[in-house]
Amino acid sequence: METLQAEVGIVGAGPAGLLLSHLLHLHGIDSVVLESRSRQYVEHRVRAGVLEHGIAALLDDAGVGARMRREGLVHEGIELLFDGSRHRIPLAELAGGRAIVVYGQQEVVKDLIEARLAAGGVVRFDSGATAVEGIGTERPTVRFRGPGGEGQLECRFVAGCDGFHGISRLAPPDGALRLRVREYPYGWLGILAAVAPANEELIYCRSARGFALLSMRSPQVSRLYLQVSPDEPLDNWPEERIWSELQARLRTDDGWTVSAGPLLEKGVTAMRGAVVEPMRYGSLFLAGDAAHIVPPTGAKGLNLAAADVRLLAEAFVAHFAKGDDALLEAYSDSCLKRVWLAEEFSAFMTTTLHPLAGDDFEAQLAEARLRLIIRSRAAAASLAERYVDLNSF
Ligand code: FAS
Ligand code: PHB
Repeated sequence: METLQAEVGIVGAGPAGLLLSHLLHLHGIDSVVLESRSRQYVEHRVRAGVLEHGIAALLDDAGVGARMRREGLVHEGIELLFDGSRHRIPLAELAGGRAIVVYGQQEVVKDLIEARLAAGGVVRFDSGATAVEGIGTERPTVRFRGPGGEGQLECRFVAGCDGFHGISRLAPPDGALRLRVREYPYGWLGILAAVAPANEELIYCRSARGFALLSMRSPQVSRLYLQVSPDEPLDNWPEERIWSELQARLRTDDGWTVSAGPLLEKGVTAMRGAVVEPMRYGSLFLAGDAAHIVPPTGAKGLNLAAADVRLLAEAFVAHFAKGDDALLEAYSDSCLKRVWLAEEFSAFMTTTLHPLAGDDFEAQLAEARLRLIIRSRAAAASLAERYVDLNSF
């Protein structure tokens, strides 16, 4: 059996695991990343697309932001579409000049993998962790199965960055961690299409037919989403139906709508809020989706993951460089304050923008909230601040 050693063993090569490994490397702390899928798979998995101001700055400071700055799209506003009209929220103007960067999650992952491998970092693809043991001790072990067979990774700390369906958060004894979950009664059908975005900025739409979102990945590639039922079969949605429904929802009274184009990818995602507490058990630290899930309406998932590992890296550095464990002790509480803020913002965006059949009172409340946002500068500023930089609160 192969035995690997590292100061920090990281399970999962998503944005959380890779960014943590890179940040630790910048401070001379070695880590090994175990990833169950292939490099090809993780580099082409379409997910989030919006980076907060502070997270884009984190990638810059960590020396992995060059391509993001070259190819990413800086947006100083978003739009809300309801009652047949579009309303621009000037994010930068309302949030002290801070803006978002539209840059695909898989591009961030590609940049981080390239940086890790260029620095001689160890990222083991096709090597799924099968067990996380000894987390009540100072010498935990991660067992894995790779192309060469069984292996074990011995380390001082384990960072569980393996997503919501990973094994890390299940490693502590029953009852040690508490999971709070909110299932939202709808899902998103997301598409990637080879067509120029019909608008320069993102458009969030609440229509009587359901929610819709116009986003993009580049001046040639659009990313669009439709509210559907949580377990909607993809076969129910041939290309023509997707475009006719998008054009029915993303439409203004003066006739503006989105243009159709060839689909590159489509998928359905359930909408859930979930938080694990605490985000630590002994030598195991959870980060990103392994510890919390937010519905994507607030564009917080990727940003929360990056903010978790920014703090976790700082805490590991203090431990290894100075033997100071104060940040490690405070890690879970510090993260959870921010995580619940993001859950609240994501719930606000989700319930305000997704009509629920048969709940007319809620519909009136949601539309009143939208009218307040476009009429009250304070309400718009509150949304803008949380949208562009919640993880800096
Ligand atoms: P990730 O899930 O990205 O990474 C975890 C990694 O661990 C994966 O590569 C997985 O293969 C690996 N892994 C799992 N088990 C393992 C094991 N036993 N051993 C080794 N490796 C293991 N957010 C948005 O803002 N907008 C979106 O449109 C959006 N779409 C999403 C669609 C989906 C289907 C999902 C699940 C999430 C989406 N999100 C979206 C949220 C998303 O961006 C996440 O918040 C982000 O990927 C979190 O990053 P990580 O915590 O690194 O987890
Ligand atoms: C995306 O571009 O994928 C995206 C943008 C904003 C969201 C969710 C997803 O709220």
